[in-house]
Amino acid sequence: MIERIYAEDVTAEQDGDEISVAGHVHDVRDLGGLLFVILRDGTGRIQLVFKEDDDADLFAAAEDLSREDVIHVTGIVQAADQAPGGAELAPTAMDVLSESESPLPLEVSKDVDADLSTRLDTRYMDVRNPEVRAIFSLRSKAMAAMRDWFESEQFEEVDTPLLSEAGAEGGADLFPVVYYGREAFLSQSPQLYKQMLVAAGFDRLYEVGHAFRAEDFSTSRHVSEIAMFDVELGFITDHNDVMDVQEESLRHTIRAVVENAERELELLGSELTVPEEPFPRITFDEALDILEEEYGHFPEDPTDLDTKGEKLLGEYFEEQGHPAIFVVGYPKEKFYYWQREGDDIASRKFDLLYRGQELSSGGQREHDRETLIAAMEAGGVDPDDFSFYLDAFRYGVPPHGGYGLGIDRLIQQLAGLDNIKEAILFPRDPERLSP
Ligand code: ATP
Ligand code: AMO
Repeated sequence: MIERIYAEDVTAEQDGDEISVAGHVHDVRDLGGLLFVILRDGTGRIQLVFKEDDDADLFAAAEDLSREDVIHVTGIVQAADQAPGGAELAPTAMDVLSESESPLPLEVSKDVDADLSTRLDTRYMDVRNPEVRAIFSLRSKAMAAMRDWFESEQFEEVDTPLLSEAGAEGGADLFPVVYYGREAFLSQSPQLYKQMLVAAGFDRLYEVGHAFRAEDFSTSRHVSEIAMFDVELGFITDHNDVMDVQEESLRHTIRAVVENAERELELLGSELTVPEEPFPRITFDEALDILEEEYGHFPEDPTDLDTKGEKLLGEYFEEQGHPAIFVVGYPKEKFYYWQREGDDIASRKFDLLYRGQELSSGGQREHDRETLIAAMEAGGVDPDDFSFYLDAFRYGVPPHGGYGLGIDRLIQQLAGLDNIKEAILFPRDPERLSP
């Protein structure tokens, strides 16, 4: 590896030390005999000060630099109050590793107001912008924290296939693919596999994967390819056990981001607080009552919350200090959710709303094969298409439940982004299949 330290690790305390840094040339300012080069890496920027009097050859090489050239520089750290970060570098050697063409296809500056579509077209330039790069540093830190929580709680990571004969979620939003001359589909969710794995003896599992939804949308919170954090638990008492896991893991993740991604949150201007209080768990009917009584709002589909309803509920609870709530007991749910008579809620399905947006769905599953078949038939799903799944319920399945969390939506919320696509390096939507 090329020897280097990151810009964020250069401090005034290293005054007089020789160090090496590497990255892109962010800016060059020539003051005649004195040249300031701002070098940018994945963590920040450092100022390099070239003086003609110190080394004329090195100075001449620096004068030839263009924005976005890639350089490796060795030099002496100098504490400097006026320099960003309190330290700058007096270079003693420089390698130009790669030269950039100009003009640039996109300026690397937060002051440039390019629209999102243009930015996504040249994502390799856009992500050089420190404010954009911060989103993905935050994402990496959040996902590391999430995995840590599950590993420390004895969950095991699994992998399930993305190509299948049948969709998990039903409906028309499947992407068909040609599979050796047969029709197959991209996975909408690992749902059926998670449940089969509980039948197989995995009590506590998680999967970090992708799911594909051929929804025809144009919202700021939907994409066609989703990163999903899926969880499934065996031997639960009821859906509350699943909500406990969702709540604790999310709290841990937000706490880790607040503690370890301070620089990123500041760059993004995102103010995050750790939701220490228990997340309120309200029933679907209570949610409708709040919407009606407080806002006179009636969702168009009385069996689901609409975007506006979710937002209003978010505001209502955020004002009371609760950024995250569970809404439990949605009527008319998918066949795999527990929806037996005798409960005082229509189903044991919940959504987690965070800052007024759905982040995850989950619940207790139906594990009785006959009830499951009846629910499929009632929902217009042909059980014969799902024999690979239903067979797993013949030979003993513990009571179980789980959830799927949309990772992209989580990052959108943590980073305070207007559009979910900003949280994804190479997003997919009905218009975008490249880059
Ligand atoms: P999922 O589909 O996984 O449940 P979701 O956030 O899309 O996630 P839904 O229950 O489908 O959740 O939808 C919640 C609300 O989001 C809907 O009531 C609707 O207002 C809005 N919504 C969902 N899909 C679309 C869409 N394709 N276009 C516009 N709004 C949508
Ligand atoms: P659901 O379909 O609600 O549930 O999806 C779970 C979560 O995934 C995210 N999500 C999306 N994000 C962006 N764009 C989309 N088009 C999109 N669709 C879904 C949301 C949503 O809450 N099998 C169940 C989960 C379970 O019960 O375990 C499922 O997939 O954040």
